[in-house]
Amino acid sequence: EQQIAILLEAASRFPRPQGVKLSYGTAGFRADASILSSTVFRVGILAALRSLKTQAVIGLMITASHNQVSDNGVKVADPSGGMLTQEWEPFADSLANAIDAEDLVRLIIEFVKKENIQFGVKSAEILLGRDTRPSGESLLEAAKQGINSIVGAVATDVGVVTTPQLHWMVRSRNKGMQASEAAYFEQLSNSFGCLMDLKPKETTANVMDDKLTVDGANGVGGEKLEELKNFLKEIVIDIRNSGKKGGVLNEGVGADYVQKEKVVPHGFGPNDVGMRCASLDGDADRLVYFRVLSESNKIDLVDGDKILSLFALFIQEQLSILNKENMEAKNGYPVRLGIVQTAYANGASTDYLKKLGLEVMFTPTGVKYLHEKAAEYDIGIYFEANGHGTILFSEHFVSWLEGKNIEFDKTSKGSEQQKAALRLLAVSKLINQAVGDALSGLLLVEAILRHKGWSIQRWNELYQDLPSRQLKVKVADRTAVVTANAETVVVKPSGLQKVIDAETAKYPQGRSFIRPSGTEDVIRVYAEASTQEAAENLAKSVAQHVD
Ligand code: 16G
Ligand code: ZN
Repeated sequence: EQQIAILLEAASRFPRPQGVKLSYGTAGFRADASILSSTVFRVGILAALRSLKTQAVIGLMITASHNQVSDNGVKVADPSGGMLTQEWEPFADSLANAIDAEDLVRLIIEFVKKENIQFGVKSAEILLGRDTRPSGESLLEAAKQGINSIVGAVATDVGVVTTPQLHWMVRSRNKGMQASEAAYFEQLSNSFGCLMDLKPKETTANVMDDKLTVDGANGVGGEKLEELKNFLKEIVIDIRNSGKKGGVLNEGVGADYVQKEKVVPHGFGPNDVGMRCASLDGDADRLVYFRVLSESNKIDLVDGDKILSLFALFIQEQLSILNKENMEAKNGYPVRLGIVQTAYANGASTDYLKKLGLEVMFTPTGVKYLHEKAAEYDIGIYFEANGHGTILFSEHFVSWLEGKNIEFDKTSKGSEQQKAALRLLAVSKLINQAVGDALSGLLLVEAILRHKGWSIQRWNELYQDLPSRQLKVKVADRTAVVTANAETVVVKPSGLQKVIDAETAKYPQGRSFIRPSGTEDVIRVYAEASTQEAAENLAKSVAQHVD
């Protein structure tokens, strides 16, 4: 029919590059931008089909996050604002790797039948966003053409946005709420303002510095923070590496660089010693903090694990204030608070969280796994050490809180309990419910530090990180390594785990694991031990056995 003819014609304009095999990994498709237009075109088709199938708005984001500027990538946001359902990933892979237009159309027809996708019943809408990469413009055009080749599908270009902004917009649209950038800025600044108004009076404001200095990775995050800043009171933000002064995206800057290298990003130096600084990644879904040390270039890294710990501590405190009242009234709500980490979480952070009496769960690396687990709780907090994470509130719990607040208005207006409820409600609005968001995470960190009157140093002292080391080993076939138990145990090749265990046993507080990367052709090695030297040695000896 007509649909097939349109698809065939459009697909023939986007031939697939020879000799590359793409896979929809943990972060969608990623590659050198020059080979991606056929892939992005095809993902446009997939997004349109997903929208038809779910009868909801779908998102398509063009970004390669912290990768170098010449790379790019594409990923799809599902109606909830979360990642594309894993069930559709194999379809994404086969679409991207279809050899020609005929093959592609055959796959689509097959899939549409299997999924029982109805054409022409309702229209489909896809929100398109991209980061600041120069290749983004033409790739976005390819995505549009993919979408337009599905009859009844409409592409809405939201322009240059952070990844979390796009996910937030998709979620908001599907909830029938305002989804503009202005609405996003308003929600963040209003809920931040709420938390400021609810600060304990006795907090000595001068314990901490009002000023925060931010490394924008020369990407979209810095740009957006410049705008968001205008909506904020009680906070001074100095933004460097905003991309305006000609710096290159992710080159010697950004959260990935700072976290991996543990040195100051470009644009920071001796004048910044002791200051509270934060770093965003290229698409602003990761956040780390750091404090510049006087020793050349070195920093105290305050990573995702510590952000998680700060959030967990604050939420737990608010819940215990609320629960006091609940117990008295004998109508307590047994709030389930869950923490989700990966094997990369520093062992000291896990110990700290467990000592707080919290339930800590582990999942494999990749936001989709952490997010899914966190969603099982009333409040689920997840973070990767690399700075990606957020706090999920169940709808049921949020409406209970809202009801509680109305009750307080009648019985104990202005009480500590009501304040705790209002703070939790503000957090649920401030923190992005769709995906980890460096901008909203940053505002929550800033709000909690002000609430507690804490400096970055005080925060950093919550616990001391165990020394750790990461290595990567280039291998011919990374799929030869298969892991289990949230990547902590090697199942294949057989015997390897025994060897790792034997090496690890040689070191006090030793811990080590290996896993195949989801984004590169390497096996990653992680080791932790009581001294830096021991961690290095453990990592090295484990790596030798991988080779
Ligand atoms: C992707 C993941 C990130 C993970 C990283 C690990 C998403 C949105 N991003 O960037 O969560 O930490 O991959 O990379 O899921 P690796 O598999 O190469 O170690
Ligand atoms: Zn990112």
